[in-house]
Amino acid sequence: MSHRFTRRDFAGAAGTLAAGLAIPLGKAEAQPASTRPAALPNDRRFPADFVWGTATSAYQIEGAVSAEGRGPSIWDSYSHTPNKIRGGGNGDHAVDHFHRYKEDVQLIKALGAKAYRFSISWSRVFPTGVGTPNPQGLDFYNRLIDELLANGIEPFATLYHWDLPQALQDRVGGWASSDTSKAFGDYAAYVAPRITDRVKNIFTINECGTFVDFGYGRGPVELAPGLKLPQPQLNQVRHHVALGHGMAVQAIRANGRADTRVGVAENVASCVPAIETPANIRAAEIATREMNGGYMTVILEGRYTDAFLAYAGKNAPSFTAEELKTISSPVDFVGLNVYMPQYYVVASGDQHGFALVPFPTSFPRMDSDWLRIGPEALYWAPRNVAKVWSVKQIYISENGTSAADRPAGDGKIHDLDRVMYLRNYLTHLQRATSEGVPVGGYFHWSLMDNFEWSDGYDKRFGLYHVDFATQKRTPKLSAEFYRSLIAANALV
Ligand code: PNW
Repeated sequence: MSHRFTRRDFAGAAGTLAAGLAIPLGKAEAQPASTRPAALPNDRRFPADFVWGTATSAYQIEGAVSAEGRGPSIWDSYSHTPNKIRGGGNGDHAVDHFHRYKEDVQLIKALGAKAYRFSISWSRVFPTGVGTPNPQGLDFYNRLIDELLANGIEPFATLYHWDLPQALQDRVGGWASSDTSKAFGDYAAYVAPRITDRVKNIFTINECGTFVDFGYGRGPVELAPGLKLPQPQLNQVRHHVALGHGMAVQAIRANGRADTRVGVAENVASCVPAIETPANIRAAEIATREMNGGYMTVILEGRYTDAFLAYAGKNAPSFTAEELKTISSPVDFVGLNVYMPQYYVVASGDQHGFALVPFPTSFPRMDSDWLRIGPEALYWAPRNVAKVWSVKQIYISENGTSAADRPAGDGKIHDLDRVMYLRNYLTHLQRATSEGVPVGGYFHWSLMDNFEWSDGYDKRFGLYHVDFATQKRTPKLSAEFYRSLIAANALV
């Protein structure tokens, strides 16, 4: 999906860039002082009711893979396949959160965070994905939810963070079949009445775009189940995942408490105007709709765009009008996982109305190869989603970075690079909220270092350092930064 449009050659884009630069640079400085925005102390504040949180997912932290009747997921099989995981790690023990959840809730509390986003393991609840539920399956999450609430932390639950029950992969090919979409709806229907007395916000699926393209397609990294399906099947998988989301929304509405709020958590393709001219800003809005055609657009509009269908051609998914209606069941909020600018966009006179500027090889990155540094993505992603689809409530459901995080001689982890990343990204989030973009909260990925999928234990995303041999948690400098920021409810 990410490369549906041929990259325009840079010459075309350069014309626009040059035109932009023709604005006389001296002009801004020549403005009389009175026309400049006043430097109010509020300039750095976030809205009073802003929800600060952290995020994790089940397989990445829990361990205890055989406890209390849990069935295997595709991540158990995949991580135990030789040469799939850097360093040969797996989630058998992960960071032992299953047994240490009380200690971990105290870590969240120590940050002053008001919310915590975790995921529920489908195969703990339905060991084979369907059929008879495992009565003990939800007990762990009920204990966790109660512990969070007892500590004044609001639980936000995700129903699917990539750990599909292995039995569904074996029996029907996982998301290649709409049986999986239906099974996901049934799982949601079982969970909803059992948690929504206490959990008021539910994310259905985490990052459709990432696990489909990287798990069933040809992403730059590989995720479970590690398939490389041909394009028509890949598009069908995409459609079944979107359908699963819609079925879960309907199941939660039908079976959960009436005050339950439901949404997605999508790794939206963030489209940033290369230079903020009105024409490029408009182009970035058009690009937002087209470059998210497989999920966000169909979920929020109930249709695949003409460009999406034209590009897919004979590889387009087969679908019914009824399915599109299910997929676009109204959501209460949209969660955006934003790590980087996916595309820098300029205006174009062609039929698409936008062009993508190629990244130079020297574009800066954090400790993960894919993680490009572009703090302005945290302004443009929510701003464009709010504008294009008139979304009224947005959460940044993930943002954060990997860093090397080696304990120094004093035993401390001076992760200045993560602090730099966060300060810059959050500056742009503050710009968004101060302009009225309806972002209600922010969940830092992640609370603590954990099993980073194909990167195993090699890439650390936590605010807390975890010594994977002893399971000792140690706050990094970034935890202190985040604590200060939450306390001030402002950039620090
Ligand atoms: C997200 N990319 O994954 C996931 O939701 C988390 O589980 C994960 O640990 C976190 O971000 C950090 O990786 C992504 O290549 C994985 O663009 C890869 C990409 C984006 C997000």
